[in-house]
Amino acid sequence: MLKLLDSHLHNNGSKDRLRHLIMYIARAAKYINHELQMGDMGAAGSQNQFGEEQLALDVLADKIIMQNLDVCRLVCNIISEEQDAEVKCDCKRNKEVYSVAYDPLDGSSLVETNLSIGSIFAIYEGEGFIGRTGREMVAAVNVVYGPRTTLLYTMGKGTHEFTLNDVGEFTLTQENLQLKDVARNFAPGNLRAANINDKYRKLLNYWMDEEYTLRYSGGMAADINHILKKGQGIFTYPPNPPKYPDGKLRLLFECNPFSFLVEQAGGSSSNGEIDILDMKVEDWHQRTPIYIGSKKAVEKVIEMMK
Ligand code: P6P
Repeated sequence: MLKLLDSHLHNNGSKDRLRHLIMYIARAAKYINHELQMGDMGAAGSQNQFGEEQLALDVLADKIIMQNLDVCRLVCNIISEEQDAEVKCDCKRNKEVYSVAYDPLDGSSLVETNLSIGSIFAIYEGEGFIGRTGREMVAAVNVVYGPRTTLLYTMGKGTHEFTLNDVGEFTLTQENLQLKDVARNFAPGNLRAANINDKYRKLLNYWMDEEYTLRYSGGMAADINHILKKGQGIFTYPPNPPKYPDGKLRLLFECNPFSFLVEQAGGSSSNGEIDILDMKVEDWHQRTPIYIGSKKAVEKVIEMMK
C-alpha cells in the first residue's frame, strides 16, 4: 500500500494546517522539478543581496515557492535567501499562522553541471524570525533534485523520505532515518580555511589518516541528504576571514532546517561552541560555521577546532 506524504503527515500527528502548508511546499517542489528538467539554465541578469549572480532558475524557483506560500493562506511572514527583506503576506494574523524561511535553489550554480541541488524550508509557528532559535521550528523540509526527486521532512517526530513518482505523488521511501554515532564519510567544505587555520588542517589530516571516504559535492542539500541516506557522515564548513568571517552558510535558510532534520535522525549540529538550534537569529541573513552529522564525529570536530 503506497504511503503518500499527505497521509503520513496526518498519521504523524500533524495539525491540519501544517499538513496543508507542507503539501503546498511539496507542490511547489514538483513545479521546480519540472523547470529543472526543461528550464533555462542561463543567468537572470540580476544579483541577490550578497551580490551573487542569480540564475533564471533561482528567480523562477523563488517565484514558484512564493506563489504557493501566498496562495495557501496559512503563512504570514516569509523570508527567501534570494530576497533581501521579509515578505508579510495578507493573512489573518492569529496563532494559527506560520512563518517560512527558505532557500529556493541551494547549489544552483551546480545545475549546469547536472549535479544534485535542493530547496530547503524552515517552518515556524507565529510571526517572524528575529530573536528566535531553531528549536522553535515546527517543521523542516529538504527537497533534493537528483536522479530522483526526493523530499525529506521532520515535524519533530523523526525524519522521513519521500520520492516523487511518475504521477506526481511523493510516496514514502524511508521512515525514521537514523545516523550512527560514528562517521566514515567526510564532507569537508571550505578547504581554503586550512591555509589560515591549523586546527582545521589537522582535522582534515586526521580524517585522511583514518582513511575516511570523501563525499563532498558543493551542494549542501545533496551533501546533507547523503549523510542522512548513508546513515553516517560529517559535514564541515568553517569560517575563513576576511571572506567568510562567520562561515558562508546561513543560519535561517540552511543550517537551522538541516540541523533539525539531522538531530531528528539521531545526529547533531554545532557552530563549534553551541548547538546550531540553540543559536538566536539576530539577522535574516546571519551566517554561521557549521559542523553537522554523526554525533561522535561532531564531538571530534568541536574538540579539535577549539
Ligand atoms: P563552496 C552552495 O553555494 C552553498 O551555499 C552550499 O550548498 C554548499 O555547501 C556551499 O555553498 C559550497 O561552498 O565554498 O564549497 O563553493
